[in-house]
Amino acid sequence: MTSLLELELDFSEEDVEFAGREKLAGLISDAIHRLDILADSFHKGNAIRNGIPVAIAGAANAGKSTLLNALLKEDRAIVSDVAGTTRDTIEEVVNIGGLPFRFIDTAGLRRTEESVEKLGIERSFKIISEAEIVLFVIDLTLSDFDLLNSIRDFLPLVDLSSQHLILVLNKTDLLSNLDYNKKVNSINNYVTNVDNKIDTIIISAKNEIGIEKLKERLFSLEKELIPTENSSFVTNQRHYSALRDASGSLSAAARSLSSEASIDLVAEDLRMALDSLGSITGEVTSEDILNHIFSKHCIGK
Ligand SMILES: Nc1nc2c(ncn2[C@@H]2O[C@H](COP(=O)(O)OP(=O)(O)O)[C@@H](O)[C@H]2O)c(=O)[nH]1
Ligand SMILES: [Mg+2]
Repeated sequence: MTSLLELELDFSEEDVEFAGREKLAGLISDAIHRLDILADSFHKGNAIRNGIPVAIAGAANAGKSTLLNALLKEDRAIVSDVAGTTRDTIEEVVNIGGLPFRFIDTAGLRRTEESVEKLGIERSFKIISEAEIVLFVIDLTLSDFDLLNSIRDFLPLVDLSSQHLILVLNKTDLLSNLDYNKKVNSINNYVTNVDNKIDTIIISAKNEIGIEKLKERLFSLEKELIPTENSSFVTNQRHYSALRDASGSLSAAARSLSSEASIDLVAEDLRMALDSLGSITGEVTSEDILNHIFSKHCIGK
């Protein structure tokens, strides 16, 4: 948390000569930026602690459980020829390049009226929406028409602005090269038209072909999570909330500043920000800091 103390010092150090509102505004916006980076690190820290959530989605029989097994290289998930047999979600953490990925096998996304299976499908939607990466497993032996339809139906479940989507084109071992190249091309054409952020990969889960390549893709999507020497992660929920609060108070202070509100209002917001930060570091009381700033530097006076 040294960076937080530095931040507090930004508002207290001797060298902070508040010539006027502009300088203070600059300091505040810099502080907001730094707080937001720290707050972001909470999500990263969470991902590293709990495993980066990867949903394995797709129609019943697409090969989701087989894929999970291939990723695990051991027979943990239940593989079955009967459509709709994976009713409970199964999750396993796999270490890829030093990063933990938490793969969650979901129930198939069939439209169904059977209540037990329906529950599983609702749970699947939730898992998909909470995942960082979504693998949509597709059985390439389906007709072109069914393939494109199932992709089109699935796309609304994923938020491409915040999630990664990889279409996992499975069962290539059952098709001739010619046949699957044609299908892969039409899928690629379709998805690049929709959104070029959508990735596709060709595998045979059963024969464990393409699994290493898939692991490499997953790693490269998350490689910035590998901790470096000077990366600090916020790991505590209370600290995270305090950072969000501090950032919110600083934003309010910035708004007050730019709207020419009285300096007392700005001071009040700064005080709240410092209180939030103080609840983390516990080292500097806001009174000390603010008295210092406002007496010595006579902000706005
Ligand atoms: N030939 C072939 N069969 C596969 C492949 N992947 C899965 N299967 C078979 O497809 C069936 C359904 O697989 P499963 O993993 O249970 O599908 P899920 O319902 O999506 O979990 C099983 O008989 C698997 O052996 C593959 O790459 N090639
Ligand atoms: Mg299954």
